[in-house]
Amino acid sequence: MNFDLKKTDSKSQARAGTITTDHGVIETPIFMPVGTLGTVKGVHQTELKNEINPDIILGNTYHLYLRPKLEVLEQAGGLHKFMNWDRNILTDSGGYQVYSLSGRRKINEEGVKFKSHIDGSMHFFTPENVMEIQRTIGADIIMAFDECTPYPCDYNYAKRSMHMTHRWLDRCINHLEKLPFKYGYEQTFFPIVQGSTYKDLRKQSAEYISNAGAEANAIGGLSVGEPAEEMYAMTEVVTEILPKDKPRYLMGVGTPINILENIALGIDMFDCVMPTRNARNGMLFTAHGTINIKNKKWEKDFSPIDEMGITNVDTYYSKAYLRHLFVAKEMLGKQIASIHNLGFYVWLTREARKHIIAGDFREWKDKMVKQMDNRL
Ligand code: PRF
Repeated sequence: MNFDLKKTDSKSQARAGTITTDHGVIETPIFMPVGTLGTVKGVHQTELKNEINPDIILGNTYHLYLRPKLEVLEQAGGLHKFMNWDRNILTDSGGYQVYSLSGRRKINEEGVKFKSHIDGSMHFFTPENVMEIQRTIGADIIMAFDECTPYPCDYNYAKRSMHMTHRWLDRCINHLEKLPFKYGYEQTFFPIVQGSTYKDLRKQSAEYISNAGAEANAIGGLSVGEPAEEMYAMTEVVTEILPKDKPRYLMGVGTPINILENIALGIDMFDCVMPTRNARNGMLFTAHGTINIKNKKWEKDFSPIDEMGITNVDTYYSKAYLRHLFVAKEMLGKQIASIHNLGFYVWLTREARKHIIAGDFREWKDKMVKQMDNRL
């Protein structure tokens, strides 16, 4: 992987860069649509590529390991071939997904024992086998196995957990050295900063992670229920320490406003289920605020879904028609809303990049944050 930092904003920490991997170029800041099971929910590959047009999408180790299982992915020649996606893929390590299982998992120094949400079968993830699994899935970017602490989190637990995540990181790195790439292209490994909402722990973790000397770094444990101001404070502490010449990925964040504020603090990469999950509930994000398309208010509004939207559905269908689909529980409604929201998120980070390069990012960001806070 190569990272070329093209421009740093003079009035914020925002950066514009280019990541190059064997599956192509990723222009940062970037939003990565989530495709947990090898599908961005409700969106055809053609729409994903031609309309939303992201440089990279996400998959999840936990889900893909359980279904379709590794034998299938291996025989397919990896996830890219299995789903017929020739651009970049990143896989999360399962650290977060397993943590979300709360009652169904047990964490100890060796790893995490968990119960499958599908058939109740028992499984064990360790830093070592998660690296092996991610080699077999074959994403371009693979993540360290970490523990994402909940919010709020007792200081002593957060501290112990952070140190364990650091020891797990060393185990991931040691094991990866023994595992060759499987499919003829490189995989880049990202370690993850933890430390809950404690500044001293975040600093300690950012230092530890920086010293690991990986090609890029990630920040986990945020957007787990803490107030946005606390999230920003943690991002700020961490980005001050992480090396400037390497990409920084803030995991699982967030609302369009969270994304712009974190870009201003020096984050380059984002992913979140929000655009697709909220779309399935009828919530649309736009540059002028959010829309609940199920509201009676839209019943006879025959204007386009989003005049400024980048995807075909934005101007092809009206708000009234989309509302009708939701009220009638037609599956096309969820599909259209998902395409719209993903198009909006990808547009937003692309615009941010343009403004960083043009030199007026701060002014643009402040204006957008105000606008997007409306409920239409
Ligand atoms: N760790 C991992 N994946 C994640 C997170 C984390 O802390 C988060 C936290 N928002 C989202 N996805 N491995």
